[in-house]
Amino acid sequence: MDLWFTERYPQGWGITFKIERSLYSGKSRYQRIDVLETAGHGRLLVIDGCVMFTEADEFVYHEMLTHVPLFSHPNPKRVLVIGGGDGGAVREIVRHSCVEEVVLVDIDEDVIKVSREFFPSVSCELDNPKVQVLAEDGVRYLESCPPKSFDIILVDSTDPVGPAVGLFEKPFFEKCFRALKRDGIMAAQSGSPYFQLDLVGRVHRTVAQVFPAVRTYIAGTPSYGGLWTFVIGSKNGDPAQGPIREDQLAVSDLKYYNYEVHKGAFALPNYILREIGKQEK
Ligand code: AG3
Repeated sequence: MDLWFTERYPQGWGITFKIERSLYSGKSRYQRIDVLETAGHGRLLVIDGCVMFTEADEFVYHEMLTHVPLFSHPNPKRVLVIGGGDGGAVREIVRHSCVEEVVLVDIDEDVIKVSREFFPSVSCELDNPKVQVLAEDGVRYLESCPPKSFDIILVDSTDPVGPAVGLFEKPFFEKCFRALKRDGIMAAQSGSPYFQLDLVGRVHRTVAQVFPAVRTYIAGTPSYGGLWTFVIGSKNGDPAQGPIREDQLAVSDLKYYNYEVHKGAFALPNYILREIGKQEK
C-alpha cells in the first residue's frame, strides 16, 4: 500500500511523509494524537494534524529552543517548560550540569504517555531526578507559582489553535515575566516565517511589550517545511550578542547548536525583519 501523510498548510501547501504504518491513534481530552512510522524519517508525532516532530530532525528544534536561552544566561538553575510533554526539550536542558531543577507542565497527560511509550529517545530524561513532570494547565501553574521562581521559561507549544491559543498572548508573557528571576529569559516557538509570517511578527511585538530585550531567531527544520522561528525575551542581556557562558564543551554531542550557530541564528532575512518591525541592515 502506498500510504502518505500530509500536514496541510492553509496556503495550499503540504508537508508529506511516506508512511509504513500507524502505531497509535487516539483522542485525548484536548487533542487528537497520532504516531506514524515513516519510511525515511523514523517515527512521526502528529497532534491535531500538525507535525510535532520526526525522530530524524527533532534535534534541530529541541536544541535550538533550549541551548540558545540556556547559554545566554549566566547560571541557569531552575527551568520551566510549558508544553513539550514529549520530553525533547527536557532531554536537552538536563545536559547542562548547572541546571538543578526542571519543571515540565503539559496540559495533556496523553502526550507524555504516548512519548514515553513510542519515543524513548525523546522522552528519555523525563524520569531524571532533577525533573518534575506535571500534567496541568501551564497558565494556571504560572499564576500559582511565586514571583521570581525560574531562571529560564521555555514554551514548547503546538500552533496557536486549541489548547495553545493563550500561550501566544500578552497576559501569558506577562505571567512568564513575573515568574522569572532577575536575569531571567523566556524562549518560545513562534511559528513558520513562511506559512505564518503574521504570527511571527505578532508574537515578536507582543513579547517586546513585556520584556526589555526581545529577539527572533531561526533554525532550519525540514519537518516543518523549512525555517522555523523562536522568540526570546530577556530581562537583562541581549541573547543575540552570543553565548555568555564559556562551558559549551561541557554539553557534548550536540548535533545542531554551537556558538557560531547561536550567533548566526539571529541574522534574519529582510522579509522577517520587516514583519517584526526591525531595521534592515
Ligand atoms: N512543537 C510544535 C512546533 C509547531 C509545529 N507546527 C506545525 N507543524 N504546524 C513541537 C513539539 C516538540 N516538542
